[in-house]
Amino acid sequence: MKKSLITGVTGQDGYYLSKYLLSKGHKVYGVKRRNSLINATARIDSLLQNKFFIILQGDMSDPFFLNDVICKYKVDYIFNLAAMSHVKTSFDIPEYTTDVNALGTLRILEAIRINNLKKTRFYQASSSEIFGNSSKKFQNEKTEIAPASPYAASKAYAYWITKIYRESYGIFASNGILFNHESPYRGETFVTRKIVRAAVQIIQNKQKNLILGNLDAKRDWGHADDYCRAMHKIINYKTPDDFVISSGNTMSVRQFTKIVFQKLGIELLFKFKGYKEIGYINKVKKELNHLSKNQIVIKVNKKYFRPTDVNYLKGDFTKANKLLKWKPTISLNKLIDEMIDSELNHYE
Ligand code: NAP
Ligand code: G4F
Repeated sequence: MKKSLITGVTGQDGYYLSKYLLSKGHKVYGVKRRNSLINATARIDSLLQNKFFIILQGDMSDPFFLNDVICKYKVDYIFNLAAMSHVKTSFDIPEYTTDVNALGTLRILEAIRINNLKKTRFYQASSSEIFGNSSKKFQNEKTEIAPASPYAASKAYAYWITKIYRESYGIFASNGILFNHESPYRGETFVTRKIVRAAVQIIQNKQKNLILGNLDAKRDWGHADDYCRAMHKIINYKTPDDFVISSGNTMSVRQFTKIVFQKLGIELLFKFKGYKEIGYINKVKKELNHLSKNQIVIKVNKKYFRPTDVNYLKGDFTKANKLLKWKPTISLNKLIDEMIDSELNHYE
């Protein structure tokens, strides 16, 4: 039986990856940090009955804990998904972000090295944010690394240290450079989930409007389920390497918002620019009689802007397709439908 250790097991990807590995017959050790609320495991509660799913309490900031579990369980695979993963928050807590995301990765690699674990394979959750504001139409494994936030800088360090330990010590250590991936399990403060959640509340007359930041930013959004399958392929590839995982499409936050509202029966129009921009109702289906033409439902507030933002991301996953035979299977359209359905069911 293969043994896997997942840090960040309570997160969005932690859920999808655990489910996938358990379905493949792995024994999964998941690292969960201490939380004052009992519902911190909400995403993975459905998996906790599985006797091959074992939760360990620990923290990325503690090298003794990391060394201890890595030495004790001598797993076949380590998936390092734990991170302070919110880009805007990283401007508020840059040192903590660096400690968890950058030094946390180093601590795991050092534990593998010190314990001389020749058979342990390591996967690092790298991010398209490391490309910053690239001038390339598509970003791939050869694109310059130019981080534009404390989060991206911490992920760039983790990317490089993973490569360095691979090249210096022969550790099987790979980076999955993943572009944005979403699902009904996405954290509520990331923009896709925030939009879907608010749109559903607006049609249910529980919220008046949705306040956003940079509507011009473009992202390459895919489904987390597809991307967690890619993690498994990357760690199982014959040699350690770095791979871009993306959908190959891009869309602005404004366009994403329009689609979500359209699917719920509201046609939106936008006017004015910058902080003054608003989104208002042009047409609304008659069942939604608490809403009317010209009503403002989208506002912009500067508190949701970052000191620097990444304005455009569009990934080229040719290498993953060629070497790993990976490609996305769930379209953005289906992803949005799934997110909307889940939100509607949740509120019912
Ligand atoms: P997420 O939902 O924010 O999950 C992050 C996980 O890390 C959570 O389990 C969180 O625990 C845990 N964590 C945070 N600080 C920790 C600490 N000090 N010690 C131990 N665990 C800690 O993120 P995600 O979307 O699943 O992303 C997974 C990984 O991929 C992250 O490293 C992220 O940076 C990276 N990534 C994500 C995307 C994306 O679009 N989703 C794209 C590229 C890369 P709590 O549940 O207690 O908060
Ligand atoms: O959903 P976001 O917060 O995701 P972001 O910053 O792209 O980061 C996510 O994807 C990265 C991969 O590229 C991961 F590494 C990272 O861990 C995380 O999962 O924001 C997307 C875009 C940004 O340009 C942001 O400025 O949406 C813009 N935006 C506009 N209004 C907003 C909002 N973002 C958030 N979170 N909230 C808003 O109200």
